[in-house]
Amino acid sequence: MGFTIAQGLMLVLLIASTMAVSTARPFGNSKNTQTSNRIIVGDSYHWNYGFNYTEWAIKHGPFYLNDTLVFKYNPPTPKTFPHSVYLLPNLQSFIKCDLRNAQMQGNTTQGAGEGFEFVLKRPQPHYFACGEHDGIHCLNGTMKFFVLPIDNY
Ligand SMILES: *[C@@H]1O[C@H](CO)[C@@H](O)[C@H](O)[C@H]1NC(C)=O
Ligand SMILES: *[C@@H]1O[C@H](CO)[C@@H](O)[C@H](O)[C@H]1NC(C)=O
Ligand SMILES: *[C@@H]1O[C@H](CO)[C@@H](O)[C@H](O)[C@H]1NC(C)=O
Ligand SMILES: *[C@@H]1O[C@H](CO)[C@@H](O)[C@H](O)[C@H]1NC(C)=O
Ligand SMILES: [Cu+2]
Repeated sequence: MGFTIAQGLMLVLLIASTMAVSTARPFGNSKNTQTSNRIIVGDSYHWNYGFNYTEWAIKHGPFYLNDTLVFKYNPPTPKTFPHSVYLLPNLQSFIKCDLRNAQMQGNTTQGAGEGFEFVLKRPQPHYFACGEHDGIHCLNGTMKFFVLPIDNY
């Protein structure tokens, strides 16, 4: 359904807090000790339905350029809903889970084994969502999150 002003405001606040955290980390990775982290999305819950990834992203932030997000999810079986990894083009489509201009990154089988890896290459917001079944896992409010990777100065 449509998004409320409250939801929009919350997202703006989330972006603001992510940036505040990043600038408040003077002792973060310095240029000489650049490391890129490999981060399992959802930790041991992996990339599955019914987990609050927004909350997860807040806890795990900030994310840095060249960090690798690893999406682990089981390939489809007759008994389970498949998952996938899409990038949504902007905040509005993210709020609405509107997949029309979304780009598939990981298909339904690529989360198996070591998982689907996505390297954060651009210093811009990345809006991730599960794109299966017209986005119902996203619309439930759980299988979506965004990250704004920052430079590890
Ligand atoms: C989304 O689905 C999960 C799993 O069924 C459920 O636990 C959760 O309450 C739902 N959340 C919303 C916001 O509907
Ligand atoms: C998913 O992508 C992999 C690698 O590109 C490909 O081998 C596989 O056939 C694709 N699976 C589906 C269901 O499209
Ligand atoms: C997920 O967590 C965020 C932050 O705590 C909260 O604002 C949001 O309502 C939660 N979403 C769902 C679907 O429970
Ligand atoms: C990210 O990796 C590329 C090459 O893999 C490198 O040129 C670049 O400096 C790295 N950026 C950061 C912020 O670590
Ligand atoms: Cu899903």
